[in-house]
Amino acid sequence: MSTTTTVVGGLDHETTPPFERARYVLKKVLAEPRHEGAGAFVRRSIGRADLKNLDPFILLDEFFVSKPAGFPDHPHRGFEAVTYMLQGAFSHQDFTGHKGTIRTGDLQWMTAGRGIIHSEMPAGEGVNHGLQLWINLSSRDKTIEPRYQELQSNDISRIEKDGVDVRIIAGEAFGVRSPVHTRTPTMYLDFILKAGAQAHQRIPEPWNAFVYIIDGEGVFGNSNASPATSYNALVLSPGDGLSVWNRSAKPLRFLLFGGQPLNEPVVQYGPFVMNTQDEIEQTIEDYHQCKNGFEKAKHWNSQP
Ligand code: FJE
Ligand code: FE
Repeated sequence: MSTTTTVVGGLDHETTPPFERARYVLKKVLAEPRHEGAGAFVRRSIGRADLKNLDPFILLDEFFVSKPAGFPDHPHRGFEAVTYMLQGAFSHQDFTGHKGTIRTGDLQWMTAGRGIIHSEMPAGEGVNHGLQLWINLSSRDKTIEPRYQELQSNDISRIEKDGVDVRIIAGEAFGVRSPVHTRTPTMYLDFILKAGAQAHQRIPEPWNAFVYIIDGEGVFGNSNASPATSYNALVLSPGDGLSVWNRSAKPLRFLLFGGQPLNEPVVQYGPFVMNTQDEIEQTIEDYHQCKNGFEKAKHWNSQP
């Protein structure tokens, strides 16, 4: 199915959204701040008790981290962790020797596969702000070798049209496709709508989808809906696309996520996401005994 965005005029000549089955908001959840890692704080939307199993998504954290807080050495297995910086910088190091720093607008798409141990620490002064999304991997991809895809802000396609500015992190919009290879088919779009702008984004019909609002307020799904604001996650109904209206006087920034459901059992134990309890127990053993993908853990600690 093709995935295109059409941008239609201003408020005074609103047209009928170009969808046969427009998606609407099923559930709205405010992500309140909580502590995570070592002194960091996050607003967790997907992954909290009342918002689990939005297959294939496991977790979405909007993080706000100032030195010396951060996410020191910890493991992952069975999913992808995608970090997108909104402001500031984050440095990572892993047990294979992979190192780097991502800055405002940069993306790190980490496929943990069979195992990664890494540290993720803030590198800028003041508040380092961004998003981390965990996308589940299918049972056959849970044991692949770990892999990174890293894009600098300038490498991320950006389209501006009629008051709508979209950065295409994953998937396709305006006929432009992100270079990121998604093992679990995923759409990840960063929208900024100027005051008065509207956007209509096609989303593959069988996919699960949700919105997370970064800043401003917008009307999502149904033109008569009441506006939603910052730090809210909006779970979308089934349908073929989403319409959004910014009827406020300020810019609206939100992220739109869509993913093809895996329809597999999910058993999560913190940073490990597998299909069965047996696989989780095996993973804990592998981690503690440094085997089956965790071999390099034996002699590794991150550098200060
Ligand atoms: C983790 C606790 C954690 N959200 N957002 C337990 F803090 C983490 C973890 C993160 C994380 C890292 C960044 Cl850079 C941004 C995050 C949680 O590292 F994985 C578990 N299991
Ligand atoms: Fe991590």
